[in-house]
Amino acid sequence: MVSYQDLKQWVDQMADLCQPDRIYYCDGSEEEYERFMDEMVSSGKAIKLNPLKRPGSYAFFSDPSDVARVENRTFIASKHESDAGPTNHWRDPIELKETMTHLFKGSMKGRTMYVIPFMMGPFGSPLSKVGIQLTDSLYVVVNMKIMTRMGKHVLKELEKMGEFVPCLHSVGYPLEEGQEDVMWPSAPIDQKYISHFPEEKLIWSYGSGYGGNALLGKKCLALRIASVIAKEEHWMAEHMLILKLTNPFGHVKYVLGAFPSACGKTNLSMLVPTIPGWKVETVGDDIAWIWMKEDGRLYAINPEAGFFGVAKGTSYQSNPNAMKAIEKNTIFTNVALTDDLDVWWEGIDGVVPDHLIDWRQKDWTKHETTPAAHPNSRFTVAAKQSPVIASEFDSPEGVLISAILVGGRRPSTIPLVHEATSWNHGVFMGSMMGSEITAAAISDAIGQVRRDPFAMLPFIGYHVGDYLKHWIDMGKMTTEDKLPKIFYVNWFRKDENGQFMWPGFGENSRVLKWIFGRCDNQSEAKLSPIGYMPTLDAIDQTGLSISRDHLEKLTDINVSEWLDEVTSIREYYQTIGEKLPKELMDELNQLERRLIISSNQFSQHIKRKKQ
Ligand code: O2Y
Ligand code: MN
Repeated sequence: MVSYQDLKQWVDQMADLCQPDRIYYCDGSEEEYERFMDEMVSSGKAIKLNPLKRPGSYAFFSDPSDVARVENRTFIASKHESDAGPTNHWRDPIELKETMTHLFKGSMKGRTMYVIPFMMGPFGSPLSKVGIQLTDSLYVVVNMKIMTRMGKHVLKELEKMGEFVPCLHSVGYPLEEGQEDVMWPSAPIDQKYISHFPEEKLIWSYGSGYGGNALLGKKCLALRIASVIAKEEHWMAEHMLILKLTNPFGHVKYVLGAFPSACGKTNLSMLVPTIPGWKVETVGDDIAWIWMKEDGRLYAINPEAGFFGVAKGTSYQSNPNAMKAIEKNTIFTNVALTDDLDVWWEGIDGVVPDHLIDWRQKDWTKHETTPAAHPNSRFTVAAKQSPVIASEFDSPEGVLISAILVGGRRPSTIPLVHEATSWNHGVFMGSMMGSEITAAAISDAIGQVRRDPFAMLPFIGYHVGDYLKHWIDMGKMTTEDKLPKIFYVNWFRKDENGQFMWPGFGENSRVLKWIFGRCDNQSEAKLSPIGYMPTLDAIDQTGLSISRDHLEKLTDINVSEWLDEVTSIREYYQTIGEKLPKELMDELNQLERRLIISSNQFSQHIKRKKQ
């Protein structure tokens, strides 16, 4: 962190290093945003979309080598390697600074250094944090304007708050005198560094202009650095959606959901329930900051102000609320363009156009085998444009959390939903969640589960064992009855023909209804070796297209598959090492014991039947 008094000195120091032609302090106004967009349209870096089709919206195309977060170039630089743990790429902070100082030297020549004051979290919230990002990318500036609360008013707040997280960013493409710029400047992959210095609460990012690598308020500050601050200050920074669920009687509960990247967090947070009278509204679609108030209960805020959602697959069918949100004032990155200058991607509604300009800016016809939009194409839109943004979105007090969902893509073993019997059991579920690898470069990895504890694998700024211990410790700060209930959901179970068994999307509201009821001890459940399971009739099946038999299979527990799961979790726990909390090993051993007992009971039952 850097103190407010040292802001100017820090900016000057970084400018001395990066040598920009000029420094510009962003005021965050609409007028400034428009001016920057006009500038980028004039210089050929952005395309203004057809105002009759997509008013106030723009398209950008990245360099084909700079299209997503680069996990293998993302570093945690702590003094001791053991503080970064086995899941992070560790670097010695002194050595990394030396390497990066060399790269940053003169990296902004021929460019402007923009100073972006931004706030993560609603103004006045006890958790909210100020960051200042220095960047030579106007694309980053306009995205930060949407994704954060950004502008000169933040400086006033900073004066009161005292300190900020310094974030230095350069695309790593200096311009020599007279040198023409390219559409999307960036550096080669081996020169990209997305670096975090958790002891200093400092972020340095070099060489990429894309998404999570470059919009430093998001994954870098709100997750990796915030996770470290949160542990120190006894709160939690999590990769979770926050949704508001209202039942037909107008009763409200708030639910968190931890799902790995690309598992449908945005869709779930904006879901349109298929069961009458229920309503879902969005507080957040990606990140939650959670703290315990004096009442011993957990509350959450969304630190972000916008959605940086995956475009591909988004349609009025899959996510009508997202589609409505992006009807105007939206930035699109790496989507395809129609001949009348609107956007298009695989999975969007309507017929496939005969001709498009694809994300590589090449002519594309519908006979082409390559996708027109990049699979990681994105929309950036203000949260307030969503028709289902919850009124509490801007509330500094946060929302009271009743339930936490965890889950990933598991074609087998994990049932549609099961509930933890205690906080520690829930932490166990979160620790072992993950997705099955479906397409891997190393073919023998296919079918294995990539464990992704609480969907935080790429985002924990410290040792994963300490992170899980922090979850256990948060539970110890209060009593079990005040903590949210934890549920493991799996929308992705497949049948023997490889078909998804659960329709998903709006139908997930049936599971949310059961969860809502569990929080009030209203929904029926039976205790199983893996936790509480819904009785079949406890899931609302009115109007559901799948049969009862099918639903039974979705909630089936195969003990032998679960015993294999135990073995796999045991192997995974070994990789965490001695920092794995004892409580989680106990949970694993107890699960194994319950499964063995139930399988013995089962075989005795079969024996008795045969006699
Ligand atoms: O590829 C990127 O840089 C975007 S990553 C991202 C964006 C929005 C929400 N979540 C994620 C993620 O990787 O979890
Ligand atoms: Mn995410």
